[in-house]
Amino acid sequence: MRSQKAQLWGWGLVLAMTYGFWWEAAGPVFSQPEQVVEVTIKDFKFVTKQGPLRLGLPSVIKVRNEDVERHDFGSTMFEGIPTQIERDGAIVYGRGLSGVFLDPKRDVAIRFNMTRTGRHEFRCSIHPNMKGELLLLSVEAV
Ligand SMILES: [Cu+2]
Repeated sequence: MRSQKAQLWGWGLVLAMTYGFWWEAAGPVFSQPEQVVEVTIKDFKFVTKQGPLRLGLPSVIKVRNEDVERHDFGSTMFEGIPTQIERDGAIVYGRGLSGVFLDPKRDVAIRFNMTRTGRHEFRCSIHPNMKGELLLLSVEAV
């Protein structure tokens, strides 16, 4: 009887691990709410709209270029972390993204899990005086 109990525990563990794994893998796809940050590029300026962000939740930065010039959204905040870039109906997965170029009137969505809090600068490499920043604060409860 003792061994049967141990076996049950074993199965429980396997189930928990499998469930945990799938939950993690499917997390961004399933209905977990995304934290949205909107960045609009207009008149050679970054305009940021964001609310409080929570640590460890899927986040998305939506960047739109309203100008008639090409711009770049570059930042060190994605260094070493997995990111997913959605543009023109295609999704690109990667790690260690350093920036995205945006043609006039285009937009892009950058998805990642917020793991590092603080002030994160971003800039346009084409126009070095274009700068902005994002505040990734951890909010314990909403
Ligand atoms: Cu620019």
